[in-house]
Amino acid sequence: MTGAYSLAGKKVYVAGHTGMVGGALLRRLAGESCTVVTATRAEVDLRHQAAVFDWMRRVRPQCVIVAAATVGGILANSTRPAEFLYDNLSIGSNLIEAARVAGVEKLLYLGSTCIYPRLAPQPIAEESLLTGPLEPTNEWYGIAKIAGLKLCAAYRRQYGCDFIAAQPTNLYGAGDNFNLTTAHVIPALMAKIHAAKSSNAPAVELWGTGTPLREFLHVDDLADALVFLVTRYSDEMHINIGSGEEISIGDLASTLAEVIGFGGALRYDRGKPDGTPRKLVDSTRLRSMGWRASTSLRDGLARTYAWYLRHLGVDIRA
Ligand code: GFB
Repeated sequence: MTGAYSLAGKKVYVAGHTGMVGGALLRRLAGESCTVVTATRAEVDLRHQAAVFDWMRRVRPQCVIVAAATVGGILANSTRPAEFLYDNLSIGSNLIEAARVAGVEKLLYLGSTCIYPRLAPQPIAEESLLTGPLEPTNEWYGIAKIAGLKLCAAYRRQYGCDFIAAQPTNLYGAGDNFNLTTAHVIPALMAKIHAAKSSNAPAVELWGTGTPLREFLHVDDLADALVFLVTRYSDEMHINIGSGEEISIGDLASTLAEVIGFGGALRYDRGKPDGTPRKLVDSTRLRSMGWRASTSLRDGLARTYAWYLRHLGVDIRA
């Protein structure tokens, strides 16, 4: 179901504005005639219910976008299960209930493709949710995200709240996390390949077998899709956001080596996990509404590398 919602003159709270998605949302929302409000973790720790309720009651945003989450790549997900589950359950439930109490008109919650079964039929339709077991390396994060999107659906049913949920595919872009122990694959390989090139190292080590397939979406395309959904979508069904561009991890590494200008070898550490074999979302619903991604993977990687070079050595989250 579509539902027109105008951002004009509205106060929009972007939760998680220091993250990659939140940063892209601030850039995208600068082009809308709304006022964006944010809060640092020191002002409001989103895991603390009283702090969230108090802030929401005082600031009274009309629209809330939940881009805040404890996130990380395959290693962080599999080694810090308690944080990924507890933090994300708390962030989602605190913000959603506080938004209801404060009378928020529109809320958008961000899920993740790890909500879907490990062996879901590809491309993964929204209806695949809860039809099979999750991928073990990220089931903790997946369960918290499923709870968040079910909260949106439940609040719509019981209270009539206009809360919606979006499922982005794997993301990358400016503002990503390049810390090798917590990063997703694109920033991790970018940092490793850049370091290898700079030190004339003969090879770069990748995790797993290089055979898993992933779909990647540039974060600026995601931010555009989120604004599109906030202003046009109103339904209980969560909605996939993908680029449709799928690549193996091995081919991704080769493309990155070309973009960065690294001529050395790519080696595989098979002791590290592969994760889900394939993760391509079916974005038919969103496309049929008239939205599609505009950044090709190669262009997006080149732009992200240019950003990385500009920020190298600088703590962008400070
Ligand atoms: O991006 P990534 O960490 O997470 O890993 P997932 C994707 C693939 O890249 C896996 C391989 O097959 C990794 O083994 N890979 C190769 C590497 N080299 C590296 C490396 O140096 N670093 C990393 N990180 N990977 C995530 C979930 O799953 O998907 C999150 O863990 C989130 O919760 C995200 O949902 C969207 O794509 O496997």
